[in-house]
Amino acid sequence: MATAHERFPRPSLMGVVNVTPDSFSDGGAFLDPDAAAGRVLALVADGAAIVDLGGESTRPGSEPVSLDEELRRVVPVLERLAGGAPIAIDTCKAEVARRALALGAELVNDVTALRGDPAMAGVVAEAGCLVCLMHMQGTPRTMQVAPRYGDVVSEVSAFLEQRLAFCVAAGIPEERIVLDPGIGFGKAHEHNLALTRGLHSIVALGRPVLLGLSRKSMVGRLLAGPEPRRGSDAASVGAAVFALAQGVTLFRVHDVRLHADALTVAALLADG
Ligand code: HH2
Repeated sequence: MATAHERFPRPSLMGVVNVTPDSFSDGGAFLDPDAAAGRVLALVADGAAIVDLGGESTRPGSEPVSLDEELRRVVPVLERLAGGAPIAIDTCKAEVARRALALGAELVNDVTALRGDPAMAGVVAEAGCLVCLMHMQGTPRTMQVAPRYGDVVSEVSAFLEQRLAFCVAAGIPEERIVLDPGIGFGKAHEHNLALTRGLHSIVALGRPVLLGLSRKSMVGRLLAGPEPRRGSDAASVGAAVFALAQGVTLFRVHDVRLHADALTVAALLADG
């Protein structure tokens, strides 16, 4: 089994497919399992190293979905793909992760950093899969009500370091772990900006860093364009190139091809 560093050379891309009626970027578009599986394969063809498949929206204000409903959304997609595409399962539920891993998923992307379900660490340790630990203050339902920090960069770094130690103690090898500061998860605009500018501090923890900025309001608000709630793809690419220069490895993005070209060129220029 490859380590996270080996599996994701810098820069690598994580495409996004949400099998939900209410996701921020593509809610409702991929509820049909054939459409969702087709989208996964298209993103891989565009250059995604892995595709994040999610059956529960984490947008601000969203309500949790039941285990049965989440399984009903993602299992048919995984069955259609039959292990033929690299999949990250975006879930906080151990049973969803367990089923997805059995159906070929290779990474568990848990926005609670394994705090949401006490059985999750055991599932990940047993499977020997890759895992992404993301920082979030609060829960998706309430996280944007009044996010509060003293020093957001050091608090997020300390949290990720703690969760890394928790995982290692639970039998998950450090080499399999990816860290994510969780842009937009319990953070006001100024917190998102400070974290993006301070990404090198998260990179300094020594694990590959995953970043989800694509189409998020932080990017839209910087431009203050006609749709400030949602960043354009061009604006997202600009932010991603900035993040690459700070050492980010893996980019969770909606338009994979656009990011692949931009980040490949930026990385080649930097390395040369
Ligand atoms: N962002 C979203 C969902 N999952 N996982 C990680 N590790 N990092 C992120 O930044 C992240 C994530 C939100 O984006 P989107 O898929 O557009 O919307 P939704 O939450 O509605 O699924």
